[in-house]
Amino acid sequence: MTSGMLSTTTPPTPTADTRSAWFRHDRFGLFVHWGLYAMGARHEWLMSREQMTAQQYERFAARFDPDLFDASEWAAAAKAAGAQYVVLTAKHHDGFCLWDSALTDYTVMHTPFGRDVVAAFVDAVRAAGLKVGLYYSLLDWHHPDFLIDGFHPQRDAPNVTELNQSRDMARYREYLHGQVRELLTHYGTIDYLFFDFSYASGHNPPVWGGKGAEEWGSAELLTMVRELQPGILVNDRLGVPGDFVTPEQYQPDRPMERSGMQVPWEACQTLNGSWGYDRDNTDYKSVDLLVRMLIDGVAKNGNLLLNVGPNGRGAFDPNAEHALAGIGEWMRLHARSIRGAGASGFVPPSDVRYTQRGDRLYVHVFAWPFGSLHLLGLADRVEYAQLLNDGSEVRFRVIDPDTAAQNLTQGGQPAGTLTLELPVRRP
Ligand code: JFZ
Repeated sequence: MTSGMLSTTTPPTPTADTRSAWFRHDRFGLFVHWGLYAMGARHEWLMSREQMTAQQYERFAARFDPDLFDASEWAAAAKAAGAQYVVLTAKHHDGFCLWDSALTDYTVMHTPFGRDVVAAFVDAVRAAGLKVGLYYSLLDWHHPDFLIDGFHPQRDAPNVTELNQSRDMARYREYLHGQVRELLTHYGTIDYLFFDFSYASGHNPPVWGGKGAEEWGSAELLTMVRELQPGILVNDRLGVPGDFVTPEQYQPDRPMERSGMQVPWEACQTLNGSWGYDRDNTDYKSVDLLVRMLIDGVAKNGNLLLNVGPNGRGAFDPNAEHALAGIGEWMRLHARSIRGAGASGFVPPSDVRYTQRGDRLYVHVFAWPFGSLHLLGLADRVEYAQLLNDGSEVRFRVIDPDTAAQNLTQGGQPAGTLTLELPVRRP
């Protein structure tokens, strides 16, 4: 990677919003999917996939006792990876609560473990100097008032109509709002909230009994959230616009927009295709690919929220540890091309991403060429170039405009091209 001195500045940020300034600056966060499904160890949707009743699934709660859980180790791992914020699933679709909720007994407090995980998490992440995020599932497959729908474990029950007659979404909505109030009242400042998710009519593919803003009472909920935590950032899965958009397991090909305006966005990505701990899945993304995903997002003014699913004892899988440590090693040398950086107005050659921070342009070379790299439109714009990893000078020359014009007609490089003379071996 090289950096040059440019006579231009970074293009305008997506929004002038000061609330999201830290988020757009930090660029990289760690997502933690942890709950009873970690004990099933075969994907966080197992309750739905295997159509388990609440009673069947409760066997995990009865045995939840993660002896290796240490939130300060999680925070340290996030920090060492170069992440600046951490987001924990306070409640996932299975409805199990990782905090001491007064509104249900289906919490960590009523397991052999008996400790408030959210409290430990918030304290540890805060103490590590990182921003604190919580994930809250709008779906709840355990709550007796949540109307059975096409995602619900009981979706194929022969008496589903009858079962739904005793269920009342208005009561569930009150529970949902009450729980969010707890989370935003009892744990100090919460910087970030990830609601998941809406699938009302219009959802693709369609899901019967789908739910969205109306069922969640999203407008009211959002008003309460902002009252309780004025600085908080909220994602876009409530069915009403939020502070940032969340493409899932997909990298957009340009800065994202809503109504013609650039918006802060964050891609969430798994290490191995599963969010929850998945014991038999060892198909992990390489460190190289993960680093590219991070760079790719920043090059388009976006963030990366990279997920880890701790196991039933509260520990990270060795494969996950390896991935996070590898990203951390890269970040130790290259963080300045990520933090405080964003899209550049210059257009990179193929297999290259540009990130820009102020007048510094960072040239991320995904496919290392033999010897030289031609950068269009950068002639006259660069004073000095160096490898970022070791500070070594990279020599360059400007292709003579006349020659270039001549070359152009012969299929050569257009005028204004700068040629970086790269080391043969990729650093
Ligand atoms: C959801 C969850 O179902 C999943 O278990 C995980 O927590 C993930 C981060 O979020 O999955 C979704 C939610 C929304 C979309 C896709 C997957 N969506 O809007 O495309």
